Amino acid sequence: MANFHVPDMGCGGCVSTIERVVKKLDPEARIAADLGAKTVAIETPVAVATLQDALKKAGFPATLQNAA
Ligand SMILES: [Cu+2]
Repeated sequence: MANFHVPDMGCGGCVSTIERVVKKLDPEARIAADLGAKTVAIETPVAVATLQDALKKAGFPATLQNAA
C-alpha cells in the first residue's frame, strides 16, 4: 500500500482519471482517494516510480507520503 499526496486532484473527475491511469497499469489495483486531504492510497504490486510516472503524465504529480 502506497499513500500519495496529489495536490492537483480537485474533483470527482480528477479521481476518475487517476483511477483509470492506475487501472491501466494494474486492473486489480485497489484505490482509495480522499478529495479533502488530496491523497490517494493505492494497493498494487506496481512499482511506486511507475505509478508516479503515469500519474505525472496524466497531469497529476504525486508525492509519496508513506509506503507499507
Ligand atoms: Cu477534477
